[in-house]
Amino acid sequence: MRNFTNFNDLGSVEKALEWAREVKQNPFADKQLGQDKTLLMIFFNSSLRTRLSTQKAAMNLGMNVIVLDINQGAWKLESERGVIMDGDKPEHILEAIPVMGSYCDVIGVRAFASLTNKKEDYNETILQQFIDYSGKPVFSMEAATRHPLQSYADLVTIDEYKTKERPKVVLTWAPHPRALPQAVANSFAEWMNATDFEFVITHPKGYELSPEFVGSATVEYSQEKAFEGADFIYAKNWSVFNDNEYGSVTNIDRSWMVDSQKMSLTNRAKFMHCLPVRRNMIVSDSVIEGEDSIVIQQAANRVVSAQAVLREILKSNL
Ligand code: SN0
Repeated sequence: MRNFTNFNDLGSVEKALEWAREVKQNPFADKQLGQDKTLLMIFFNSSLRTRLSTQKAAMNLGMNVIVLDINQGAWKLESERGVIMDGDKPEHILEAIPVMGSYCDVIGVRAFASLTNKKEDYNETILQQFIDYSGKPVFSMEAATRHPLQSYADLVTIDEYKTKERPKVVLTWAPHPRALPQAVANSFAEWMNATDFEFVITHPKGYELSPEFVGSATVEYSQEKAFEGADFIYAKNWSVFNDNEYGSVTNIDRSWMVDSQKMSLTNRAKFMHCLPVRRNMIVSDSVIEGEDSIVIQQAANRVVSAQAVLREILKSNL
């Protein structure tokens, strides 16, 4: 594996779970692998879990880690070619990327969707520039269309908590005051479609995800119907994907919040969310604090997914 940006780079659910088990059973087994190797993490957006869990994973593998928050102290980067740089962006990404590449062995990139230019977002313009110009293996720490380290941790978490071979997993849209990317939902759908779980997506009309990610999932517009018999409820907000209203918030219908009454329709489902989560918008206090909430365990598995991915990148590239 050279780069890790989506499920296909890994290619197999069985392999993903096997690697995760290995890493979890013996986190320090590969401490020599990363010796004298440097991970550079580049953040164009905020982070808590990704930053800490990826650094921890790299340290478990014996790597050195450098973190750069582009918005805190770095030069503002121009990313278009051909522009006269007489504005507020002193450095071009086409110089910045190879320079960054020269200081490290592996690069992690967080670059959320702009939500203003759908074509650039869905072409993964920023992430692709890192792949093309850094000269180093690159992995996504949430890019415009996907959050694969999160989805990998989600898969591991569901595997650990499932009580039947083919659980019913429901991805539900929930209301949010701001416009958020579709990345977490897209990516979760991509990984769930790779399993043989029963997978249902529920959202208000107008919030359809890209067909490329919906894949073979069942789309159910009645949230209550979708919840019936569910074993896992995965809540997430996303903004509109369709061309005309791309990136906008057309609905903050609070009746879509996940509460105890809705959870009572399920097969005592586990509650999941990638975090950060806005309480009493997305989910009620009682559900997120309840016995069936596994959001903390889910976040803890972020170390496992990051370590499995980094280990594989180190093994196959260095
Ligand atoms: C990001 C998203 O893609 O939805 C990251 C999730 C891991 N979430 C946010 O930006 C939440 C910000 C907010 O205002 O609640």
